[in-house]
Amino acid sequence: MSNPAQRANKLFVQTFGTQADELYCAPGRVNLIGEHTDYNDGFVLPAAINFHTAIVVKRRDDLRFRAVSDAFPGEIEEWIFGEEGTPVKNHWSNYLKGFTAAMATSGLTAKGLDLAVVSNVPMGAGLSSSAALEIAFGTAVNDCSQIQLSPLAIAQLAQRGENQFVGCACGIMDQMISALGQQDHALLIDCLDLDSEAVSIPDSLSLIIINSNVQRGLVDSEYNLRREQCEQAATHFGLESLRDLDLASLEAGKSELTAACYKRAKHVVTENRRTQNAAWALESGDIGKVSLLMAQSHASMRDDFEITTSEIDYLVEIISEVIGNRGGVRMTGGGFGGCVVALVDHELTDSVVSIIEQKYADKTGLEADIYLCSASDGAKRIDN
Ligand code: GAF
Repeated sequence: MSNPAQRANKLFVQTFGTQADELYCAPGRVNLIGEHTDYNDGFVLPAAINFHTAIVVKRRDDLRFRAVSDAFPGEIEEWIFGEEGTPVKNHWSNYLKGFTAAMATSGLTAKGLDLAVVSNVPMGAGLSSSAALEIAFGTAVNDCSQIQLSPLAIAQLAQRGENQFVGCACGIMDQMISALGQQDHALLIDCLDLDSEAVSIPDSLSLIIINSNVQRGLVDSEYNLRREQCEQAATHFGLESLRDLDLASLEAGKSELTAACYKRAKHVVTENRRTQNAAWALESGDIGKVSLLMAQSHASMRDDFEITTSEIDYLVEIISEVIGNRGGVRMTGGGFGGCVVALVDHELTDSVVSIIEQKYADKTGLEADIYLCSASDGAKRIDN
């Protein structure tokens, strides 16, 4: 009974005393490159991963939602569509209520649902467990009420819910990749016009995610601060966003910016270039180039965006020594802890695992979790 769908069905019966009708799943994500570029209208290159949130539902004839999650046993959350109230700080149901609130403010309506949630996306690890929850729920609501929103529109509503109800100023990357991911592919997303292009991940590469298990502190406040600093830099140059800034103009205006704003802008401007180049390199199988670009991305997050930690830097350092230019490695996600992603030649997988086992705990006192992943499809209804 370890699969989330089976567990969600069981939880539903235990909670509501009847069988659920439908099952929906949405994946977590790993970002290969393009960090903190989404809310700057830039480029990102994430992949959906084979860790999922499953939601089983039964339609109701009224506007009431009743939700239960196996991560928070014994609590049944209830609300009426359009009457979500105010969020309770850090409560899991905020992500669901944020979605229905965003629908209501967009002039949409949906019928109520009874639902049970089970996920195997590691929570608080920077692999977007919250986007997987929002998108699984949004897909269920859309399908059960036959609203016919596109996956992109579901992602936009989920982001709006997170921005306006949950209070996190996140970009669109996590919701988009959870809704639109493609098996064996990453997506190059242009966050300005929300166009996306599938980029195949070569068969020769393993996708390894290493959870540093560093407790992520101050994530929300530091995230929002980075976003403000980027916006200040864009405003200084009279731009809507850093998307339109080039490195020469940034260097020319350096002395007029605070040191922090200059460094944040430098990361974003250079990361946008790296992300587009990495997509082309991956598509053409140029792993040496991917390796270099991921290394540069990590250094930029460490030195300019200042969102890595010493434990994460150490993981990247020891993995880099093992893989050389036969793969890439960098921190992934919002930062201040969380995970490292490595994209490496299959033959090197065992060496990566063993170097982590040999060195990481000794150096940091923490045990890393290692997930051998594959790129998977985005959210969908599954026969229940
Ligand atoms: C978090 C956010 F939710 C994303 O929108 C993105 O900004 C990411 O951090 C950093 O690239 O996952």
